[in-house]
Amino acid sequence: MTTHPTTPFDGQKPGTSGLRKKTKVFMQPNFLENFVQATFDAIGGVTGKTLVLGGDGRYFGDAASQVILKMAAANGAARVIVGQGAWLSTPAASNLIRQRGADGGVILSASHNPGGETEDFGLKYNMSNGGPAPEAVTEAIFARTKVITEFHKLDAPDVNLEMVGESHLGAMTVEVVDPVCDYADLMETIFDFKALRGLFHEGFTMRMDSMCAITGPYAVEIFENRLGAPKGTVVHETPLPDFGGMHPDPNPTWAHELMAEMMGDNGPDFGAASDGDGDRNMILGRGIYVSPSDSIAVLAANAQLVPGYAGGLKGVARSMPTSAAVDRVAAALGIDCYETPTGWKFFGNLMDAGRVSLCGEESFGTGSDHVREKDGLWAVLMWLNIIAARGQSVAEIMADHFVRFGRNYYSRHDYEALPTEQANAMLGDLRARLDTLKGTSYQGLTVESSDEFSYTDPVDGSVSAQQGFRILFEGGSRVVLRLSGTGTEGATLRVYLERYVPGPDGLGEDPQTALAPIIAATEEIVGISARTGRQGPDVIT
Ligand code: G16
Repeated sequence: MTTHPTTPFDGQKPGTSGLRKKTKVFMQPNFLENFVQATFDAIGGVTGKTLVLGGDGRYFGDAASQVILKMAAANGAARVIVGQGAWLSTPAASNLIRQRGADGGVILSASHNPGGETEDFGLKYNMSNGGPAPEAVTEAIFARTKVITEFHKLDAPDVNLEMVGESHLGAMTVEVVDPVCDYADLMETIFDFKALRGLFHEGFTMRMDSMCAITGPYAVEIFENRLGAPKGTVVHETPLPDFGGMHPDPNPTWAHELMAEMMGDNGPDFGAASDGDGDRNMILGRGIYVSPSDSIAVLAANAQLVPGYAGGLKGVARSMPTSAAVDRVAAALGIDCYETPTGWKFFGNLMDAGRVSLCGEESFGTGSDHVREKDGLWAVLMWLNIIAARGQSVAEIMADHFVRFGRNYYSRHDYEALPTEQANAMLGDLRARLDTLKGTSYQGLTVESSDEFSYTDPVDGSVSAQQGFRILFEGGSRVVLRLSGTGTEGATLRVYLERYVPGPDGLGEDPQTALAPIIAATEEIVGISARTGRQGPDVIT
């Protein structure tokens, strides 16, 4: 018996990046099975196909992998390539799909959300290009979850995923592979490993915080084993099912141990952190934090110093809420800069069409067309390669960048776990008033325009509407508001604040001070504190 009757679950709608729920929701009988079968059905079945499977090692990932393998076998898949221990970082999974010519892959992660039995779990499907399924596919999956009546699952013992090698599940081959080696090899083809070894040999110091999540084994192999950084350069390097209680989101709030070390008197030259599944990154120098929006701009401006991009960039892209810092670099380089909705899936078409090489998001995501996911360790290596080539510190590189391009002061304020109805009502009211804001003034700032962002994909013409509210002030400052699509509890309001200062004066302010008038104007327009009763944001990045 491989066919099992089932009934639909409510709420299996994929968000910004796959389906994310409380782990216990995923553990309910048939919940995972329904979503996996709906995914297989929506992509036209998996008969004869090769899939990649792995995740960030969080609680339930190993059990879920066994279910997915048995379902793939019962649905007729030919081969599933699995990371040893069911481990694969998201960029490594993307690489494996591309390198092995697989038809797609299933990634088990809730990314930067905490893990454990009482925390979060997630699943997303990636296409044969190695990138997250586009909206047309995630909508087809959701439609299928609403009418599902049965799923297929082989009744067989669990597969041993702890040993590299091949075994069989029914007629399907299960190939367990080293999760790290192919990815580390790919990095060697992009970066100047000789120069990086020289950097560490000369005593350059670095702290890499893997936050008890999946990048630990990758970072140890790359930085300590291949590049010769001293043992102990990578901390929190062992992936744990609950991330050791850490919230594996690489931002100043959650990576506070690293922040304290980098801002201390004897901090290392360079610091970085990554998230649960290894696609995000935070970059720090001694005494300096690099905002993700600035990071992508610096990487674009200096990419030609890195062997993999020595021939120049095809173009760049950023999500709409990300600051326009990279736009200025693109203009100086004479290349295109695309503005997409939030979600890495929107960059895939641009990369496949050869329009962009580098992409970045304010949410600590940077990456390039070497894979079709954002890539935390790639970003760290980009920075190291640029530091080695320029012979300058992070602080010096940032100062030079601001003098050359001006500074886009930027910050994101998050209000987490708001009652969903309250958040919807607040933004619903804003939507209703959006057309009346033009010409009105708040805290000395006059609204130049306001709209709700809608994106037409330049490659396939697909339209994604309602992607965030934009209020532009005269003089180039702006605020963007949208609800997160990755949370699992209530609604998270994200407020993105930006102000451009051309320099040469005024480049060294504290971002919160520089943005204070916009913060106050936003409160006057939207009334976040007044309506939610919150004194301030839960997270500031
Ligand atoms: C995901 C997406 C990113 C997005 C981020 C935040 O990242 O892949 O493109 O910027 O979520 O999305 P939201 O603002 O809707 O919460 P990750 O690292 O969680 O996969």
